[in-house]
This record gives sequence, structure tokens and C-alpha cells, in this order.
Amino acid sequence: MSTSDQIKRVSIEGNIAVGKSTFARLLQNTEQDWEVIAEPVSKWQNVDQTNQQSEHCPQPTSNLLQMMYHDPKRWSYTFQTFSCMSRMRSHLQPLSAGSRKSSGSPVRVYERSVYSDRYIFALNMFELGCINSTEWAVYQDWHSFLVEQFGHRVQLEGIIYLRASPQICMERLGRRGRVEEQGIQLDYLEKLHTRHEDWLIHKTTKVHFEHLANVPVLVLDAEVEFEKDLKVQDDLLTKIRQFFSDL
Ligand code: DCM
Ligand code: MG
Repeated sequence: MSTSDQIKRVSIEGNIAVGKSTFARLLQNTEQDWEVIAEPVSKWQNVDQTNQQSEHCPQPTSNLLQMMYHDPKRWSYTFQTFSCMSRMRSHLQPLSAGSRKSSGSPVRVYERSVYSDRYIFALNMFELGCINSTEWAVYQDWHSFLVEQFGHRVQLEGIIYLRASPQICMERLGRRGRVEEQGIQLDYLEKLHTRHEDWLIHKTTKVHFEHLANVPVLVLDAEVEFEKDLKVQDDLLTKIRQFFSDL
């Protein structure tokens, strides 16, 4: 078996601003064998336009995250296409030298996945009427095709669900102050929360990939502020170690 077959792939899922990036950093700093792949948000905020030599694009980059929140009906499909494509690319990145040499059991941890892109965000935008039925059919068609083509390279062995109430996420969203997100209402976070619960707790979301239906899910309480609390961090890491070793 090659190292890329032995590697375990796990995603961190959870609502906007729940603390995924903070949690991912904690994992990254804990074990050499754990490699974190951050969500490529800055790519969505800076879509490169420099290869178009035309007077129609005076800016070198455009902020698709901003465009999506500003005019969701116009831009949700484009945003969901680009964010999922950029994520596929990061899922497929070759292993770092450290993980290739690892003699233990390397774990690759993704901040979200191509599955939450579809079953949380794109589906939600479709349900809200911001992605129309033709766009939704097109999205699902290429999404299924790519996931099937890439096979085990984009499959997950486990999912960590950071769970907190929408109210807590709203508070953290305000505190982190990402400008594009300042118009987000509690109601939107409530919808996303319900989607996470349906997918990962109640398992009522219809998924289209056999392996995904059976992936083990570790649910972690993210209501507590773990960033500065070493005791809480320790407890979380114990659960994570156990979860990884059972995969
Ligand atoms: N996002 C989205 N659709 C996706 C993935 C992400 O609308 N498929 C948005 C939600 C957040 C931002 O991107 O505004 C990611 O931030 P966070 O990682 O804190 O959720
Ligand atoms: Mg984040």
C-alpha cells in the first residue's frame, strides 16, 4: 500500500464562524502526522482575472464572496461552482513531505468538504430560490461526476462536527468581522444549522454517494470557548485521538 492509501481523510464541519479554523490550527500544532488543509476562502475573495486582456475587467481580482452575499440570486451558482472547484483542487493536493515520510498513521484534516459544499450550502441556496432548478441540476450533475471520477482521493474516513447554537455562531461572526459577512442574519445561520443537523445527526439528508452515508461522525460541543481554555482543548484532543485511531 502507498502512503496515500494509508492516509485517513477527515473533514471538520460546522456552521459559519463556529470555530473551524481555530480548531484546525489547534490540530495542526498538536501532531506532526496531522496535516490540515485550510478552506481556500482567500481564493474566493480574490478571483484572478489577470489572464483576460480586456478593457471589461479593469480590476486584477474580483471578490466573489462579496458578490454572492450582495446579490445571491445572481451569484450563488457561480460562487458554489468556484468554491467547490477550488476545494476539489485542494483535496487533491499531493501529500506534504512530512506526511509522506510519516511512519505513524497520517491524517489529513480538511476544513469543510465537497460534501458540505453540496449538502449544506448549495442545497440551501437552491431551497432559498437563489439557485434555480436548472442551475441545481447542472451543479449536481458535475458534482456527482467529479466525486465519482476522483474516487477514494476525495472520499472521507471520518467527519468531525463542531456543533454550537446559531446564536453563538452569530456572536463569533460579529467578533471576527469579515466584511463580506456583515449582512448575514441569524435566520440564515439557523437554516445552515438545521442542514448540518439533518445531514450529520438525524441523517435525513439524501446523499448520493454510498461511502458518505456510512462515514463515522464525531460530534464535538463547540459552545464552549476552547481557544483559551487548555483543559477544554485537552478533552477535545483526547476525543480526537480516540476517533482517529478507531477509523
Ligand atoms: N461558504 C459558502 N458556501 C460554501 C462554502 C462556504 O457560502 N460552499 C461561505 C460561508 C462563509 C465562508 O464561505 O461566509 C466560509 O467561512 P467559514 O469557514 O467561517 O464558514
Ligand atoms: Mg473558517
